[in-house]
Amino acid sequence: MKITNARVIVCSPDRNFVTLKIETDEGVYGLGDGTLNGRELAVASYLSDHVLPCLIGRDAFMIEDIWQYLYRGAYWRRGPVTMAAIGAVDMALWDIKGKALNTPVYNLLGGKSRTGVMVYTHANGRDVEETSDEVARYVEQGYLAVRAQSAIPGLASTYGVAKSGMSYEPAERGLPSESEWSTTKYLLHVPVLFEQLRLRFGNELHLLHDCHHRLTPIEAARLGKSVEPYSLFWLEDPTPAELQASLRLMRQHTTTPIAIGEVFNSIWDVQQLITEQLIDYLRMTVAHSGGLTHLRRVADLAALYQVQMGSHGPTDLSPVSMAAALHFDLSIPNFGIQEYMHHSSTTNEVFPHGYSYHAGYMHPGDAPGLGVDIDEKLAAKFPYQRAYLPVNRKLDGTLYNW
Ligand code: CS2
Ligand code: MG
Repeated sequence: MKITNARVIVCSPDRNFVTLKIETDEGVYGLGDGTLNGRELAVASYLSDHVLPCLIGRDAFMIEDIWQYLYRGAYWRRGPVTMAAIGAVDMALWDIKGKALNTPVYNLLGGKSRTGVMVYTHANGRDVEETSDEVARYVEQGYLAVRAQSAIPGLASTYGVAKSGMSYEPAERGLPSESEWSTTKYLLHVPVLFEQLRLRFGNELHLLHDCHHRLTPIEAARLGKSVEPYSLFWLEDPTPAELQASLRLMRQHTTTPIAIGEVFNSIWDVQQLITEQLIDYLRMTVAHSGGLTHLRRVADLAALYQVQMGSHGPTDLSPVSMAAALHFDLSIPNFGIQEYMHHSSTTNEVFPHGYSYHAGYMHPGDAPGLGVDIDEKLAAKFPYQRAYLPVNRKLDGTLYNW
């Protein structure tokens, strides 16, 4: 089965998405997601200008060889743009193979290891009470796990918290806005939030929290200790982990489980975190990590060290990514939990899909391939709009935080 055509579709149904469509001589096509929040056009150009011309005429079934060709052949390795572009190609090829063999992608990955994929969703609020009410709303919908974030008293804006009455979306259209940060205020507030949540919801509900890389290692250690009584499922990105060894310090001080990895894209970025057992959950995602071919390799390494996978699943990855993540999660042995933020109804219309949610679990569906399509006519009605993630400053204006 030869690749005859490949093109990038950039659209913005409420937010920007970069979708790759690969077509074959047998009429089967596959979709991949190459969205990199705030840097979307860099991946679109990497694909259109540098990768796609090299794909035409290749055998679409040679997924491993094409992966190695794109990774090693480029000479320049790793990095979010490169790995998102390779990820998009890889995803589309697995989609094609599933459709051609008339089976869902999870079957190509070894088959189901479980009946469903436990997901967590996001509860955000302007204060503890509002966050707590949001958690209650999700508990009513059957969620077994909820990530709780609240605005910090005394700060004008907090990253990761929705504007009043809106669902949380990390990027904003136009040039980057700036949000405020105070570690002192944050460290005082978070234990209060979780104390209240445990009092209201008891001990069985899985509660998660995301620090968005804001703390130094010793501050992260202190936070981990102070929330120990509330037994979090995980504390995410407590400290930036480019310096992987910095997690040793936190590990020595707390038993709160740690999840890291959403900004990393290759096995080498997380090797020490895994092999020294410095984390409990790895958050690398299919889209940004060179696709299913590479993420499976990462998951296998993680399994040797009892690290479970907890894929990033924000709205800034398209439904194509969500589907790929669910096929992956359903099949691997060391799956932990999957993030699930809800796409807007316009996004869902542009990307019709077969995955579904029921009582705390998701399932990718049994359609051949990934089970997601793109309505190109509708997508064309929503052209790209420049958007960025906000930039974070301390109260004295400093950008450097660690
Ligand atoms: C967040 C993301 O989902 C998460 O855990 O950290 O919302 C993240 O901020 C965005 O994906 C950045 O693009
Ligand atoms: Mg996060």
